[in-house]
Amino acid sequence: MKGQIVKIVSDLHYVKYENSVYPCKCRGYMRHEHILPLVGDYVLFDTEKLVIDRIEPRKNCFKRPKVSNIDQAFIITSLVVPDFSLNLLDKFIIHMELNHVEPIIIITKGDLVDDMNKFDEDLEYYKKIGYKVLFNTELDEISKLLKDKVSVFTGQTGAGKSTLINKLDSTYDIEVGEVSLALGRGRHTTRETSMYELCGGLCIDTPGFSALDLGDYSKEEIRDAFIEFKNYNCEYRDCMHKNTDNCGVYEAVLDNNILKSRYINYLKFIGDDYNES
Ligand SMILES: Nc1nc2c(ncn2[C@@H]2O[C@H](COP(=O)(O)OP(=O)(O)OP(=O)(O)O)[C@@H](O)[C@H]2O)c(=O)[nH]1
Ligand SMILES: [Mg+2]
Ligand SMILES: [Zn+2]
Repeated sequence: MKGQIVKIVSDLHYVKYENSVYPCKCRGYMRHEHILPLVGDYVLFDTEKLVIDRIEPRKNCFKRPKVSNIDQAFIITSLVVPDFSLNLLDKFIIHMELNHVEPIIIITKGDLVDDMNKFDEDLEYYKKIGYKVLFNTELDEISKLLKDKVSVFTGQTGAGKSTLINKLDSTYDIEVGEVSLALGRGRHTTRETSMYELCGGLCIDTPGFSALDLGDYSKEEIRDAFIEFKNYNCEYRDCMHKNTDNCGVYEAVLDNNILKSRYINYLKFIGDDYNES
């Protein structure tokens, strides 16, 4: 049979086929060849022996979060506890861009913020360059985006990924971090990656993390994943947009047309520092 992995707990792979879920192990050759199934994988499996024979070719796959065959990624981004991090947000966006998965930014904990004005400029900028930015209170809008798609909820631990799934579908009661504990650092509530039927689509809840490594990507790839840079012309075709003459991107930073934090993050991600000159 051909089913889809909806959850993995150590060496048990829960494969959904029609309306049942089968806990399966992998064939020995897969373990020996280090072929690791991911949540989202389509697999050929035996419903009697409960063994996965092979993984069907993937549309895409990620090491972090550990998922495959994704249409879009919701980057769940908290404004406070954990603090708003443009660095992490840009990293998540670049990571998704480089895997050709649309990132959608979901802002949480707006209710805990006294002065929303200080976030407006940043959030508007991401909208201006073409990203969808929604608050976790906009349930109807989020629900429409989920329909008929395979989505992953990713983002920092404690940002509110599992809470949002529970809000979108009240039949779910996924464990969420306690408020008092969530204020502290390093508490990971969701430990397993699990797929849920949500708002007419499929949604994968993932364990949060607070760091993401872009080390697998080249500097050029990272540059090209900053989508707004291509709106500006440089004299040099392969310009890395450092403070060179006739670099349209650098000029746009100086003219405040490119958000400075985006540019600073770009330099950080390619291993450089920003020097004000
Ligand atoms: N005030 C407020 N609290 C929220 C909001 N969203 C989530 N929370 C709280 O934040 C805490 C963490 O939420 P979770 O849903 O467990 O966060 P998570 O992203 O799933 O975290 P991990 O599973 O550890 O990755 C919980 O106490 C939630 O009740 C929000 O918009 N406003
Ligand atoms: Mg969670
Ligand atoms: Zn340039």
